[in-house]
Amino acid sequence: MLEKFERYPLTFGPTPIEKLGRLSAHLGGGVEIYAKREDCNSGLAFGGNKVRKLEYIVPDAIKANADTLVTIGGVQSNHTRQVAAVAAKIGMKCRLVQESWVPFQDAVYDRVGNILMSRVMGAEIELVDEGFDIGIRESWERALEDVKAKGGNPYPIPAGASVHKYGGLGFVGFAEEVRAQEADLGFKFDYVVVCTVTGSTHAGMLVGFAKDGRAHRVIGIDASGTLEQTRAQVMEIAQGTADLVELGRDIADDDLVLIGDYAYPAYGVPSEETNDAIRLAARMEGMMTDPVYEGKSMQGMIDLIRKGYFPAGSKVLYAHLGGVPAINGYSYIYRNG
Ligand code: 1AC
Repeated sequence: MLEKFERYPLTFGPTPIEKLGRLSAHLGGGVEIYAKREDCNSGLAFGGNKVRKLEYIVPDAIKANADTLVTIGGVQSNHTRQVAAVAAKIGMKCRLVQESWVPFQDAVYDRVGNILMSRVMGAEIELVDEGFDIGIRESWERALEDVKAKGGNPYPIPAGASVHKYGGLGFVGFAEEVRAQEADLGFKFDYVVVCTVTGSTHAGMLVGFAKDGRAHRVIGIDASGTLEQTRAQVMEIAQGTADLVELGRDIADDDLVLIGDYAYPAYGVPSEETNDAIRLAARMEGMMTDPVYEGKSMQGMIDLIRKGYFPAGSKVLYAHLGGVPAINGYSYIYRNG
């Protein structure tokens, strides 16, 4: 589906699929859980899902003769860290706007994890005291103008690389990769569980899995807490991506499964149940998840398994998108494990 698009390689290649046998058994053994490890996809500052997306965006930035990648996220944004790493790798400058998206205080929140790495990689960072919003932000538009005013040639990458015209392509590739891995494994996954916030990871998967009739088997766990806005953004990106790759059919409302039950109490703030899920995955599998993204999708998957949402015998693929560095900003919560 992606042959006609230029790709700038930034990842190691297909990401591993790992069986989570102990977690599956702990949850009763009725469902087999596997994880696709996007958190291990690249040597660029711990990698993650945005690196996969950026492979299809970087060629456009190079063609535009850009000298500065300009993007936006929260203070502990994984996306901004991955853009900073990619900018370093391709020899461009990086300008990051980091807004106060998360109503959470920790003494080191703006010093550790993702933002620490972005600073070390040389990104210019502006902290802006504005709350959470997955849409286009004035602060980001001002940063683009500022780069221009100083004689630079900025390349705009919106939050999560999501509403970028090529933002959905990387995760169309994810679906194609899963299909190839399924052929080797000798079975097909019945469900894919993914954390959804700005939308293009989920949207790309929808389009990629629509090709073999499995769009509705992608189960999005909303972590934004702004469910309707996220739903609308996923649909818009999926429809645009479907046109781009010439899927040959529209993405319909009932292709999109997005569950809003696990985003509480707020974006970026873990509930007790999120923390329990993080600890369980860590203690059963040595697999780290984070309080913002993967902890919430892990919580959702565990709860859905316990409630019998997946029929017995289902094989469930949990997409680990690589949000773990943010956990450093939550040091007080995990001070005793
Ligand atoms: C919200 C885009 C998002 C990040 O890490 O900044 N996933």
